[in-house]
Amino acid sequence: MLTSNSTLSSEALMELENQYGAHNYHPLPVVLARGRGVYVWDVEGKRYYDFLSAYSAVNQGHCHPRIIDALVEQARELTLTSRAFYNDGLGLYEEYLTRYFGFEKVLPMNTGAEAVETAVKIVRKWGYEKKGIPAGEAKIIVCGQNFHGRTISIISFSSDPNAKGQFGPYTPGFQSVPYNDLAALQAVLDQEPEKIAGFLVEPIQGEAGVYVPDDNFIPAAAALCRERNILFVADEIQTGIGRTGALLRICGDCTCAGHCEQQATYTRPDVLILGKAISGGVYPVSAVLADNTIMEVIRPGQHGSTFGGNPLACAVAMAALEVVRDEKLTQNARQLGNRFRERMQELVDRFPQVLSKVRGKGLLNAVVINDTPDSKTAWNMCVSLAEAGLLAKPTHGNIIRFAPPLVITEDQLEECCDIIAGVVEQFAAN
Ligand code: IF1
Repeated sequence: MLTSNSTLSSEALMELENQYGAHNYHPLPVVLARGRGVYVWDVEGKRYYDFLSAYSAVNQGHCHPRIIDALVEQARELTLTSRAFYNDGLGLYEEYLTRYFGFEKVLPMNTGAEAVETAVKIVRKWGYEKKGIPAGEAKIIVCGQNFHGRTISIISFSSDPNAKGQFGPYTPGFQSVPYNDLAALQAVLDQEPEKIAGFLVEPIQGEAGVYVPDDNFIPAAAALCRERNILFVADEIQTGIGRTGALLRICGDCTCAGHCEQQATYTRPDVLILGKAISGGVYPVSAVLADNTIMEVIRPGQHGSTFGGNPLACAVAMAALEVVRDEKLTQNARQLGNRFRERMQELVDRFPQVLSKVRGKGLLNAVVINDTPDSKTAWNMCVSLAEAGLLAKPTHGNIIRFAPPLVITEDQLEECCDIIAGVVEQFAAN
């Protein structure tokens, strides 16, 4: 079977990237040419399980036929009008999305970082217009070890020297508190609550190595914000859309099929940021959701994007969200996530010299390798996993993130756990 558009080898294609592309990534030496569901194939035709899912963008599986059909059909009709005119997809999509997630309004953007920037702008403007913060003094509280994207303002509040270093001068107005530390958060919120517009947080920190906070952290943090008229802003770009076994991670352990507000565990953010899997990885689509009293601070000409809310994005995102609901991906992520951590915990118990910990929620999981962050062990394990037919990527040197598409079946998951077990045994023997 022809698996690639190209007649070049993996070696040759990697060399092209090396020669002509900026070296802003350090990829595993695998060149992918095709994807279907949980599988991807390299240019030589070797098949792999994808346990990265494009950083949780491909929750619905690669090239899901319903999403691709929506893309192709819409692409034949109309792709982009800009927001200078109305288009016949946007209103329907906005109604669909706001009902799906239970908010009054949405502001459509394209990438995750853009949506975070949008949220920051909305929160600041709300701070001035609604809360009465003196001009130019609005503060937003963020968390240590956060990852919210790559723009100048966002890296200005990063604690990762690699992400932030030598890109200054930085945007002021952000203050960081340790993640999962309610006392520290409360102390900062009480310093100058009248100048704090919002608190921006990931309900699970992905880049930090799938760091799951205590169960009460998110609801209690939201309550601290509410008591002080501070907007609670959830970045669910990575955790949202079923990934963690709930539609949104802020749904807690709610087991309903989609969005609901009946569950005691649901923490409703004032501002919700979505990206990645909202399009199933087919097209860049992101969104900021909020109610009218917040969203109304943005008036014509004050924010926008050439591509945001284009008809192609609207068609793709609606199809992608339908798939999540119809195929019960949230429930699948929950069940198979429990099984995955059970299998990984067995490995941790059997091979403590190789693995020190497994953590995560749903199908967003990480295994901590029993070696230092500057060791090559996790990278070498990922290379061995790739040889064995499973793709995953190390983070922070000694952590491997495991996040397959949510369409994975139980049999496939067991097979993948066997592959991981084989590689761990191999490393234990050496
Ligand atoms: C890269 C990690 C994942 C995100 C949250 C906003 C964004 C992201 C919570 C920005 C993006 C990415 C981008 C990717 C690496 C990656 C990542 F390793 F950094 F943590 F997913 F695991 N908020 N996450 O996780 O979204 O602008 O990229 O669309 O290559 O930088 P974006």
